[in-house]
Amino acid sequence: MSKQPEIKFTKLFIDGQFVDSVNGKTFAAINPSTGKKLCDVTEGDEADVDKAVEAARRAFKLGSKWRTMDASSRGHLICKFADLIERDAEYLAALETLNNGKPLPEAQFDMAFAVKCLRYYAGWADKIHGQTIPADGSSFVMTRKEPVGVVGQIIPWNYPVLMCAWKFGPALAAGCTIVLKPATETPLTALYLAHLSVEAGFPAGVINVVNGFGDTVGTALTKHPNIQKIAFTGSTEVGRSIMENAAKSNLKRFSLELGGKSPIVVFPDADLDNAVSTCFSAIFANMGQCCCAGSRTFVHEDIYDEFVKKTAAMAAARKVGNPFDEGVEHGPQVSEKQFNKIIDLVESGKKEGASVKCGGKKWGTEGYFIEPTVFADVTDDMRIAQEEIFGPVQTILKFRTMEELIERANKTYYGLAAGVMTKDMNTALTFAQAVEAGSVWINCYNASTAQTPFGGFKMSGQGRELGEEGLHHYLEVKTITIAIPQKNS
Ligand code: TXE
Repeated sequence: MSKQPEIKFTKLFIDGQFVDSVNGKTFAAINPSTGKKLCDVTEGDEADVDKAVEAARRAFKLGSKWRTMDASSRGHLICKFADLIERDAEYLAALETLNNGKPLPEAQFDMAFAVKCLRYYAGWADKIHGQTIPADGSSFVMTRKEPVGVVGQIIPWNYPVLMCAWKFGPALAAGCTIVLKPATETPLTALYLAHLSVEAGFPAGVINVVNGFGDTVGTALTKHPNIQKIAFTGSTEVGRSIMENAAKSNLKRFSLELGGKSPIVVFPDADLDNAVSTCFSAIFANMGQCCCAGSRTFVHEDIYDEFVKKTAAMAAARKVGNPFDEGVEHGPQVSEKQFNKIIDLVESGKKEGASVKCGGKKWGTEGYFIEPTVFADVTDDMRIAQEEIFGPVQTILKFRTMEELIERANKTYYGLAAGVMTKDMNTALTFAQAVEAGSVWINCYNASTAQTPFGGFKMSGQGRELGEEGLHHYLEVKTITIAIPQKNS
């Protein structure tokens, strides 16, 4: 695979075709490794959202090819889609690395997860069952699970292909039609997926992709009267505006995957080297740009100094550089905006008295690279312990007792994930039951799979994605009651 994969698709994808936008505008896709422009991408607006929603509505009409297709055939199409992503995984991973900056092996991992996710949901397509219910009265009652209709999906830039798969899989299995807005920073791989959807054989209008900005395309989707559900992954702030717009427009359904400030805790009986490396990947994977990143490392006071020393050594040894180069583990942040946000938080940590044990500044001369940064002596009141940094910054806090730990771990508006490292299952389960988080990982971290629900407590979101739970947001339940002359048990 060449280092600079060819960019093949840059337009909007509406009704099965790549098209220009109504207003003819474009915006630049940037290479975060250099800060330079990669290409111009067609910029959608409200009028393009209207066109895409109309196409999705036509595809969803009663009697359409999509609505009359056997559920098993729908599953088969999703499988074919997964096969094509697998076939082109090397190309897609390279395109992801080019536009997002993640090291190539991480992009390859994402492609494999995306394929698994689609295959998982393909299997669901013909297993979405209703019930027959022994209701009171002389009636025969059944429920049907029906697709909610046209769905809007708004995704972020940290896992562009994977987020498409998490969103497409359940929506397609349920029989919905889709208008997706990729993140402004990373439109390229979603457009290639749109191209593959044609090859897979999805009818025109089932999948539409409108590139553009959040306040134009995103807002138009969330306010649209003919969209029945919004699935969103992104910041808590935008999540709130999505709820407002959903409420003020047509009370559309919504599911939200938002930010986090997830605790990962290390008890003194844990295998220290394993704990250090698990906590390290929990925060440094994907340059810290992960909603469930273990971004508050709580370490028991008995092992704190040793833990910090080993972590700092690991950060110093991490290979930073061109994400296409062999052995590179750490690439740039996705954008200048994210770079500036992280540097600002790192500076606040220094000012507020945390000790920098490694890193703490920009890396290199071009692009948006930040050194893997480790802070010790962090206290709960510091900004770096409270705000979502979304960058390669580990904050290591000290704790003494379980009681104190639980209170501090939960003292956040977020509640996405948590981790605990210990050999004692009583300790692990005491913490797991008390912590307010949608996922708890014991002696591992970030172990998400297609089969397991994922999402947040509190301000980390609404609803769950993945697993069977992830299907429910795309389904309406219809109760059909038939009057009968006489019922028998
Ligand atoms: O997020 P936005 P940004 C967090 C992380 C990060 C911060 C800001 O802390 O530093 O959010 O990142 C679209 N109506 N996460 O600014 O703006 C936008 O175009 C509808 C956590 O990139 O929320 C993009 O497609 N849509 C996170 C998507 O929302 C709007 C992943 C996410 O962008 C919109 C990313 C609007 N008004 C950031 N404004 C996670 N949970 O994984 C923007 N968008």
